[in-house]
Amino acid sequence: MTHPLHRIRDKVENGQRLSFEDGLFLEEQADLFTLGELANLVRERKNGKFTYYNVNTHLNPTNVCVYRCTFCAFRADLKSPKGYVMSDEQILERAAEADRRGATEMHIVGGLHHQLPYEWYLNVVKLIHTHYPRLHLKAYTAVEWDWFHRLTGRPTRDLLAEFKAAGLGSLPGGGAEIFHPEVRDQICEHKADTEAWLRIHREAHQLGLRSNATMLYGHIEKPWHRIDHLIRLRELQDETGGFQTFIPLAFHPDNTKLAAQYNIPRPSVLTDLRVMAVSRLMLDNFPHIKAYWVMLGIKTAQLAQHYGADDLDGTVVHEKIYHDAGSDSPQELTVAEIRRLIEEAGRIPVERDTLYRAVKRDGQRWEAAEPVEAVA
Ligand code: V47
Ligand code: SF4
Repeated sequence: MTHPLHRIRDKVENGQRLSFEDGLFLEEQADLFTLGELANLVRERKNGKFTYYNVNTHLNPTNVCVYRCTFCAFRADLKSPKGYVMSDEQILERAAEADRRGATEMHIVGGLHHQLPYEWYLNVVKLIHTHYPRLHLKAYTAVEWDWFHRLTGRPTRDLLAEFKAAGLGSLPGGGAEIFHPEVRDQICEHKADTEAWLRIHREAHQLGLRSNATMLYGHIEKPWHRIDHLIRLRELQDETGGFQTFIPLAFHPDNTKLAAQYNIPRPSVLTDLRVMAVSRLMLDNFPHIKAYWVMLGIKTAQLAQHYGADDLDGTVVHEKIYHDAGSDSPQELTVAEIRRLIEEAGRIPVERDTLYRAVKRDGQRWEAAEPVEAVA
């Protein structure tokens, strides 16, 4: 009988889809070198030797949140001294700073505030888009869209359309956590469930908005929950083709209830690389896999470029979610630093915009035209 790994290798080399059982075998039994080799084969088939990055900035307009996800160190109670809500002036100042730095994207996510109305979240997008129309606004996770539905009673499809008209550019991939209810119900019981998360991304794709997807790993989930998660994403991508990038997110335990409850350490670099490689191999219909350097740390993000990843995220600046949960990554990387660490990893850096068009710069001016494949 053929060894499972030989069978899987044949499938990968011939561009055939891996099954749930194949994925589980890779998670549980494959050696890391073979995993890296196979993931790299797919990575180079799709993206050559290129590693993409962008010039972006994060905005978390409020950290006050009605939910209590047990893995979250970012949220604050309504009356907590840690809680904040940014004013229009503060938001505009951040957008002005992003513009001055030549950012092409603003990544906007935050808490679901007990008292702020729907119009407040809409205003964040309107305000920035009116003053800085060139900044691509990648805003609000499916959990937030579901919250807006709870606030207004309106269908999420209408809300997405209203935001799109106001300047929304795409959706980030957060809020996916682990889709299987056995885990999801224990770590984020009340927020948007799996069906809602997938439906909202489907609706966004049908409206012509691209989106990303994530998976939070390294806590109480088992390898089969991760494979189940990846297959649910692969099925939706078969249907819509609207996902751009998948980002595996390693659990950061500091200051979280989940870690206190189960005494969970941060996943090892071996787990980080294994999850990255298995994600690349299972998500055969996702164009990009991101090694988010803020979450992985710079060294693992570099290594991950040989375990399936082809993207690093961007300059970031003002990140709170991971730094509140113990990340010791820097707050910001300069473009020169990002390019150097990509080159050091033996890859060729390509600046992209949010929609994966190669960016050309001339001093303060920038232009994004061709899709990255044309450059690659
Ligand atoms: O949804 C929260 C996760 C997500 C912790 O779309 C945690 O390009 C680990 O989705 N340990 C938000 N993870 C971040 C996110 C993201 C990041 C970068 C790029 C993109 C993109 C999306 O962070 C949350 C949750 O899954 N998270 N707390 C924690 N302690
Ligand atoms: Fe709120 Fe998001 Fe934190 Fe959950 S992960 S508690 S929804 S801010």
